[in-house]
Amino acid sequence: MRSKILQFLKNHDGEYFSGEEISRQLKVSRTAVWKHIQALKSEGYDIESHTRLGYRLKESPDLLLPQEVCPQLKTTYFGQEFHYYDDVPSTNRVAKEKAVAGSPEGTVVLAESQNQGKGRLSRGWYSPHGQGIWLSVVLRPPFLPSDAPKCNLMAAVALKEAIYKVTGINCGIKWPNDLLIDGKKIVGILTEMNAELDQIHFVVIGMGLNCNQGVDLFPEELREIATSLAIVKGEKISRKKLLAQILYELEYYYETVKKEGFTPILNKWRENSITLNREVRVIGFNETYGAFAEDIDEDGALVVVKDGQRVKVLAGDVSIRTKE
Ligand code: BT5
Repeated sequence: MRSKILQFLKNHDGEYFSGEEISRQLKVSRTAVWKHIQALKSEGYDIESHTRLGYRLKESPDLLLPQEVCPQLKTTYFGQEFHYYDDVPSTNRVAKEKAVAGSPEGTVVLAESQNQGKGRLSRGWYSPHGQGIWLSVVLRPPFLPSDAPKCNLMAAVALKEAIYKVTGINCGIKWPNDLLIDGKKIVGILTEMNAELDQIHFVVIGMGLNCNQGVDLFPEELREIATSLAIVKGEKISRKKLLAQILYELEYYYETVKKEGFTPILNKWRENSITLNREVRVIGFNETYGAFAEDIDEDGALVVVKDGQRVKVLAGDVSIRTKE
């Protein structure tokens, strides 16, 4: 009923309606109307109450509330189960709990902020309130565990596409899991898996996307290496629209993988890569060396040429710094 009342107020853009009128049209008691309006106000909806005229919606909050996002979704099953939080330690952690408890493929976990956002290799992910899209999606893929790292590449391609369609901004993909603009990171992706040797139970793809932060909202140590869509575009962007597009692209590319395998993804990835065909520094656990980034192979591993020899660099055990 709450979302019906909200939709009613939205449909009558800024017009006043008395509690009596709303209760009559939606066939609900006046007390219930009052209670739901109070609840909407506490969620951040700017609803004006006038003793004589009644209620009108002045503004919806800039939050990714399910009642704001779900009506905009163009997906078949991504986002059907949608868990929204104001603040969590990490959406990946919550998504893994949901998956263990049986949540279906396409389940979305989203938070306005994370207080222990995770990067790879126990690094942190800075996730300030209401400024980005901090999102995890549960998949139950039919392919082998060895294919799971390629979900990173799939997510990178889907996010790149969604950002371009909604904002016109062209990001480059840095191997394996970053989207960059002018050398600064705008998206990070963390894929985690729960599997047996020959069967995946589930994969959680975690995506962090900087949307509306100004430079001053980044901590000092990230200012040189990170940016947001708003900084690049010079204006705030609609997180709701972008989130809906991200889920659409992710579902589209995931379905493509299920039907055709990863080849179309790897090709798209190559087209948008800023790592390939250049000199890079491979920074491993035990050694750091310069090499030429030649290609990615069918497993998504980076193939570099080092002292005339081809070397495979696997996801997770190195990071790549493009040489200046
Ligand atoms: C990543 O790790 O880039 C993966 C980040 C995944 C974050 C999402 S948010 C939703 C979901 N829930 C989670 O808990 N995580 C996922 P990595 O390649 O290790 O990069 C981490 C490094 O990026 C840090 O050490 C910082 O240098 C930098 N960094 C941290 N926060 C950033 C931000 N908001 N924007 C750009 N760079 C950032």
